[in-house]
Amino acid sequence: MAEIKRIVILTGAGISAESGIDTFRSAGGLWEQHRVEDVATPEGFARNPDLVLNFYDMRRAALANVVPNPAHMALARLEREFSGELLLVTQNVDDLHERGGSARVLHMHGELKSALCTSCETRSPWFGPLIDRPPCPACRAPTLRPDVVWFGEMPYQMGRIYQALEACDLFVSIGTSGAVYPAAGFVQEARANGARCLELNLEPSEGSHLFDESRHGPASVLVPQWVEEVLGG
Ligand code: BJW
Repeated sequence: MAEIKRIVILTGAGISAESGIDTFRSAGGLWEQHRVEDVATPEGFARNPDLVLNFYDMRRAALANVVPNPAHMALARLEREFSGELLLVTQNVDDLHERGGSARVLHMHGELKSALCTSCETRSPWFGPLIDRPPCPACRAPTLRPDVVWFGEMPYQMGRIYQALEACDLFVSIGTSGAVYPAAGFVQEARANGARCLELNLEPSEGSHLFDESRHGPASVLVPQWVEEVLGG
């Protein structure tokens, strides 16, 4: 196998499933309990802000009851021990990568522990509820919303991600259904630039056929195994 120098990893809800955080599209998942249009679009927020603020307040509060699993920890180990370049991009809004020990995580769909002011556009670390309309720490307006990326909005740091996808020699997708763009298109971007593409998921994702290799099983098993292979342990 040729030496791997630059890796881009994309994670999705599946990596946090074994920590007890619901995925979106599986049976019993978040979208079975809520309509996507109601809680994950700017239009839904405009229609019923209380419903949306409450939905995210509950999910933020629930983070206190979950802990990172061996998959998060293995990626943190990779960050510490891999001698090449590594970019960890997550679609997840939880903080389990950070709590698992990863220091450099790019949250392309935002973070539960951050609030975005719709008046001054400042992003502020946020740990409590938003339902009572607290003032923005920057401009004092009571116009904070969850700092997450809804359908129709632009994900964060796309320039940096595409740059890394152009340069990487290995792209690894972990625990994501491949149903949401632009993340679902990263495999094609990496492939077009000559990278080897590996999928680690419980089941074949929508774009499974685009990967050079797909391994199916729980992330808590597959990810530590793969990290061990990369580090040559
Ligand atoms: C396990 C496991 C275990 C379980 N171990 N695995 C038509 C064509 C193409 C695009 C579009 C289109 N119409 C509209 C669009 C664009 C739209 C889109 O993609 N729509 C689709 C419905 C088609 N996208 C957007 O609007 C995005 N913005 C955008 O495109 O801007 C323009 C642009 C253009 C060009 C470049 C750049 C930008 C924004 C998308 C925002 C998504 N936001 C959400 C909500 C975030 C806040 C929140 O958390 O509430 O992000 S939606 C939701 O889906 C969330 C997730 O990050 C995202 C992906 O879900 P994920 O992580 O894949 O979860 P699941 O549940 O789907 O899958 C879990 C997987 O894990 C499954 O496969 C399981 O098997 C597996 N699993 N247990 C391993 N133990």
